[in-house]
Amino acid sequence: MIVPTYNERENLPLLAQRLLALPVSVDLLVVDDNSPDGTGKLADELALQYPSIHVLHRSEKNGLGRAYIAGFKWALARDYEFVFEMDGDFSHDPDDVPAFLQAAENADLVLGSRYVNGIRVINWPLRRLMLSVNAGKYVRIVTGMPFSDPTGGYKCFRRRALESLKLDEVQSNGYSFQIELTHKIWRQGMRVVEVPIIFTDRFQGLSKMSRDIVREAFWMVWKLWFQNGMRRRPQPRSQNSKKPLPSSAL
Ligand SMILES: Nc1nc2c(ncn2[C@@H]2O[C@H](COP(=O)(O)OP(=O)(O)OP(=O)(O)O)[C@@H](O)[C@H]2O)c(=O)[nH]1
Ligand SMILES: [Mg+2]
Repeated sequence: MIVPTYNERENLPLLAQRLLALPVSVDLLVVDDNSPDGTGKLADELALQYPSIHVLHRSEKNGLGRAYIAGFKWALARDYEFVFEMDGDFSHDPDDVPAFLQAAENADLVLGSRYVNGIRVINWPLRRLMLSVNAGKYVRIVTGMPFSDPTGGYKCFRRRALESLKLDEVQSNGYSFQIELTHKIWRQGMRVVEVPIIFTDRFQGLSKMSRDIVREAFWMVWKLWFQNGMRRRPQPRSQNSKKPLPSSAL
């Protein structure tokens, strides 16, 4: 479970406790960008107490995407099969982990979706909700990816899905980071499924949403569409034959 943190002091200890108490065994990797509030130091203290907690320290705030890339490399250097992304602000419910794992049995990537079969977002102003719902529609129209929540950040990757990505070539860092990764996996013909989640906006700490993040995502989807040969569907199998097969075929 990779959790990037920037000033999550109030959230981290309880989040770690919830993850470690799950009925499945979870290793937690905190990727902290030298949080001024001391989250990194707190994470080190937790890691000393619990062998299943690990910490990556990065010297400066460099965005969510770069933190995840560092986390993926860390996980791939070890023998993890299921690698999760999760926010450190309790927007994502640790209790959903078993449902992700079950879905991942037959998938390469599992997306937690706030919008499959209805809207499940708690504590967001209507404007923010509309931005997110419409961003999802925009991504679907431009790229053809048939997912209800392509900007969501609660995901489970099978190892082979991460291995299929050229991690150093991932460009985006904000919300479009999520879109970019999912697109790069989906367009190879790998299996991507959605599981319903309830998303709760943070109660503690500060939001980092900005106009630049929206702008980055706006242009990124066109770039992805172009990279996919202006196709709105996965690449044909022939171009794809050297890539890993979908999990159902293995
Ligand atoms: N390591 C690292 N973590 C980050 C960075 N920016 C955000 N995070 C963390 O990434 C997780 C998700 O952040 P976001 O959801 O983008 O930010 P947020 O502040 O919750 O803002 P909202 O979009 O309102 O939810 C949280 O655990 C943040 O602490 C960063 O630059 N570096
Ligand atoms: Mg958040």
